[in-house]
Amino acid sequence: MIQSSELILNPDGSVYHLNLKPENIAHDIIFVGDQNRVEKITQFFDSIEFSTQKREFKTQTGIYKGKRITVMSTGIGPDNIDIVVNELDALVNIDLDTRKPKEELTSLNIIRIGTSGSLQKDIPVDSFVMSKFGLGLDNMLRSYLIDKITSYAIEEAFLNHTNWDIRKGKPYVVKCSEKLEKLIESDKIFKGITATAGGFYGPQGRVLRLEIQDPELNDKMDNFNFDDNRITNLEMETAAIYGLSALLGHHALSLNAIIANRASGTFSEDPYKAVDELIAYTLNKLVE
Ligand code: R1P
Repeated sequence: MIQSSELILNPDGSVYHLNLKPENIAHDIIFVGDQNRVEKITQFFDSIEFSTQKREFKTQTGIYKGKRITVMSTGIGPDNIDIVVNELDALVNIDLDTRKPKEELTSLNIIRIGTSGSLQKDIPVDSFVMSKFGLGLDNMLRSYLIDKITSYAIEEAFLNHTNWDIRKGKPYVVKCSEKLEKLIESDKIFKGITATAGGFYGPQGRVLRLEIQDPELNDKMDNFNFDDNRITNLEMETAAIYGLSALLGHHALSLNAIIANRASGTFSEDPYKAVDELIAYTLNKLVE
């Protein structure tokens, strides 16, 4: 039995941070970072059966063209992904009354619709990127036993290529769900490795007033290549989503609208439009 200090429930029986009960979520779940993006998606739904919000975690469940879908905001960063994916898994795979893991496990389909900066000159602002792999530069996932789900060869190649300072922790690489990759891919979307940083400024090579440990890191990532996979973009959630989903038996895919190009120093003139287009593209693919 899992103690109440370990799996915390609210007085109404919902999970602690997400404020959700098992009946409130669909098996197809869209993650967004920004809570204001939730309704940008659910505005297209035929009906909405459930809405809630606690802190940055806003959730709506409804029907889009006959398919039941949950949309939820994760806020910013891998630390939030630890909360969101563990609590979602508890909703489907732990009996909240007996506080015991269920014998028959459920696999959720999780798709992130995010925003991101491109590291490659030829992946322009307003384009879309699908993350074939997540490369975690954050250390969140290393609290778990991850050797069975990570790609050791890519990790080692990345360490050598960047001359990575191991005092920052060891990067990890996890692959996307092939099932969701096949469902969503098209020649409109760039594919590659998405690097996930544990912060926005120094951890992504941005210098305002502080010197950073490796000013060349973005350039080194830009020319890293493993078996024709290059590092396409940099954001803050993908690798953590892929890692926890793989460990818990869920399918995950991350899609990002490119709103900045770090290689050319440009920013989208209309980032909301790029996100709206990625939302429309993804919703259509989910019901095709
Ligand atoms: C930083 O501004 C945030 O934007 C990106 C990063 O991953 C980080 O969460 O994604 P979202 O727009 O999906 O939040």
